[in-house]
Amino acid sequence: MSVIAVVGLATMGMNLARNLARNGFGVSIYNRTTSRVDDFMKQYGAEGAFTPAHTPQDLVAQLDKPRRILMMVKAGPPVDETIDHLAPHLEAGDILIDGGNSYFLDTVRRGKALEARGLRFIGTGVSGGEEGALLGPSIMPGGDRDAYQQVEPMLTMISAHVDGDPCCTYIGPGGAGHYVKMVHNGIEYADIQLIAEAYDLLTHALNLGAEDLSRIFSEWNKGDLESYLIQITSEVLAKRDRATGRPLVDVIVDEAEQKGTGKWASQSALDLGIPVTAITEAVFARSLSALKADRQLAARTLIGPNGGGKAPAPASLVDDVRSALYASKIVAYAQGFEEMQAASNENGWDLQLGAIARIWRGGCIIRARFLNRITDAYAAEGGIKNLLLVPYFRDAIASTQDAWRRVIGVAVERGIPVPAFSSSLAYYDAYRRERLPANLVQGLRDYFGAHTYRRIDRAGSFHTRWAQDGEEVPVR
Ligand code: NBP
Repeated sequence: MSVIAVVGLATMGMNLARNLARNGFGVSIYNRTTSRVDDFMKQYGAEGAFTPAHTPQDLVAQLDKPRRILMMVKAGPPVDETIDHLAPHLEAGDILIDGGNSYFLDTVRRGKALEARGLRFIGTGVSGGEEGALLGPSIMPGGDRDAYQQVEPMLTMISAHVDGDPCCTYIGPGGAGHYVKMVHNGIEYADIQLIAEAYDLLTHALNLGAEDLSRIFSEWNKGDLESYLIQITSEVLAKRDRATGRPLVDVIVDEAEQKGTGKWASQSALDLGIPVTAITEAVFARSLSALKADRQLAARTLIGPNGGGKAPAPASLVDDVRSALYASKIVAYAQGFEEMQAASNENGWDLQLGAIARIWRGGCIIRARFLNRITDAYAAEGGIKNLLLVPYFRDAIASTQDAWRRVIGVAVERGIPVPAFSSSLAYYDAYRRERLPANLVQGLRDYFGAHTYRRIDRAGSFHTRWAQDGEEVPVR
């Protein structure tokens, strides 16, 4: 008998099944295309206590009760189809876990539908890619809390560990786990975009090649920027293409793809009214990159700066870009945490943001030395309004902002697009302003649509008959 089943044996399921077995758990395995089950057994069967299943009936017969089934299938309709395939064979109290990148509202819907059938549902984010799944991912489980207790020992054991702490904790009810994974991925989009802008700027402003840049990123990985993404950037830039002898990155087509989590994070932020500019710019940057044919035409048609930025950029630009990257990264994370707080308030999830920062320190794609700072900030003080206001981050930006501004100046002067750097700085400058030009926005809205405005010196709402007699009238 097995204590858990893994259904879906592509990259993630296969490696999570191996991780579970390596930690001593008996694992049943099943996949829609059953040849994958046989292939798995041939390749990895000797690694642990695996039991292959070729039908859902076989699968449920092999499992201890309550049955625990971890589904690792493609997000979207395949999850519903897998549930429909398995659920008729399950009994009240059995537990289905969706470990894919499902949209959080789908998770809410599935949880309710399964509850009505007496089944328990956990929607969990799993981050770390192939290597994380095998050696220890960051795990963000949400949904039925009692059901989580039944799988907690397994999930915590297979997760990454940092300073002895597992990178797995119960996130909250309903779709909370998948929501937090979605924001994690959104931050990952922003992080990657910022790295890409740093690469682009240094390439074009200083005429550096991929291997020079690899060394720079490797150096940056020894300081505050130390992170998995900076480390792998250095490795990607160092790689030579066997076929051409050129840096591999130079022969990769410049069209970024996306699977949807960054877009969902942006859409949810728009619904909540939370400005996550870095994530959203990163999503748009991928969309713009995908317009390759349009860009090829525009490259021959549109004109860049006239003579601007012809003087060689100072070598100190490298250090300035590092500072700009760090400052922009702080903004991106602050925005992501704001989004999670707003979603928590909206949905009554009671998200523990400090615990979320803690489980992101290891295993996941955005793991970074920097996450320790966020964990420490939440441990030191509750009720953080915005990470930018925390003394460590406030001071970090104060000391890097001049470099940040210089970098954006260099980019603008040379016509090098840095949407995530510049929107992060614009957010910072807007957030720290007590008075923004929204007064004029309100005036205009009232002029053309009688939308009313409030005054700084009196309570109530007002409308001015701008184009008639010019009189101001109280509205309510
Ligand atoms: P994929 O997302 O590539 O999905 C492949 C799996 O889904 C196969 O087992 C396939 O079965 C199954 N499947 C499909 Br496609 N349609 C199905 C259907 N209608 N009914 C039943 N099964 C179906 O796998 P993955 O890359 O391992 O990712 C799994 C999940 O984890 C996804 O939600 C993904 O977004 C998420 N995730 C992936 C990563 C990563 O680095 N890859 C990281 C974190 C999270 P088949 O063999 O019969 O076609």
